[in-house]
Amino acid sequence: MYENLTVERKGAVGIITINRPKSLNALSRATVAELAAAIEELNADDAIRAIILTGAGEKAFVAGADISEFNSLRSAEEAAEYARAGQAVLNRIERLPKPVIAAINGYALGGGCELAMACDIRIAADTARLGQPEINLGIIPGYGGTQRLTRLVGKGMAKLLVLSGDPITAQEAQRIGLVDVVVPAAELMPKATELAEKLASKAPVALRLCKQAINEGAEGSLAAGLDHEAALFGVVFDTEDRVEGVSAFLEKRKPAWKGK
Ligand code: CO8
Repeated sequence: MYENLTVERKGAVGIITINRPKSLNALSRATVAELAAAIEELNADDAIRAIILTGAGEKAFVAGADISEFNSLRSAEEAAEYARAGQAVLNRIERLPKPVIAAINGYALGGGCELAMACDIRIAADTARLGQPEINLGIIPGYGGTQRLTRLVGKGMAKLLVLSGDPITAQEAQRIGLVDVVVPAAELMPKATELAEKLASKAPVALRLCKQAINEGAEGSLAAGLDHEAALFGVVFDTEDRVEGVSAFLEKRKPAWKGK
């Protein structure tokens, strides 16, 4: 099956754990390919409604792309292709119909921070450290770090992190909006699982359209985003779950979602 990660299922929650602790879960090419396959596997599984992405061990979420592979890149074109291939997997996570939560259990550096930023919600252990240290290797972020970080924390803070290469604490990451929730390390997976289960209990079509509306709206003008939201509101209005959700409220009972 997979050599660089594990996939678990707990009820409606799928958990992908990047598992290369000797390299602090660095993303080798093979790991990125397996991550893409694992995401598709869970996305295709109708029983799974939310996904958690985390790293094995207590030290690292993902300490970056695998630096040991960098010198085997033979040309600028090959390097750009390497970046594009990783970006494609992160884009897929960002646009996946199901919500993906990053449970940041330790270092999330370079490609690791970029991977976390492609997820919908970031929960970090209070022991985690995040950053974009590529500058210290004489390179720049290549898996979306200059773009998603700017959108999350603004230009000035993105430049501070990317140009200095300095990592920040989970608490500082939360303060600037890079991380959404910080919990004591021992509570990370229980908290991430609790949140994933909550999302998994929502009407799936509405959940997917909320994610889509926020993602697409964040890319363009307010007017275009509002237009799109109204169109998606029309789509969700036509679902059986809309009838069920409203009826359940009025009848003071729990809704039973059909996912359509
Ligand atoms: N790649 C490969 N191996 C790694 C990586 C990595 N990113 N990070 C750590 N390791 C390995 C170490 O080499 C070491 O291996 P070994 O035991 O065989 O010597 C092992 O993991 C443990 O690491 P350390 O001994 O260094 O542990 P420390 O506790 O002393 O330090 C740090 C932990 C601070 C996390 C340190 O390991 C570190 O600085 N790691 C590198 C972090 C980094 O620079 N990440 C960014 C990489 S570049 C990137 O992600 C770009 C993504 C986009 C690429 C686009 C295509 C070109």
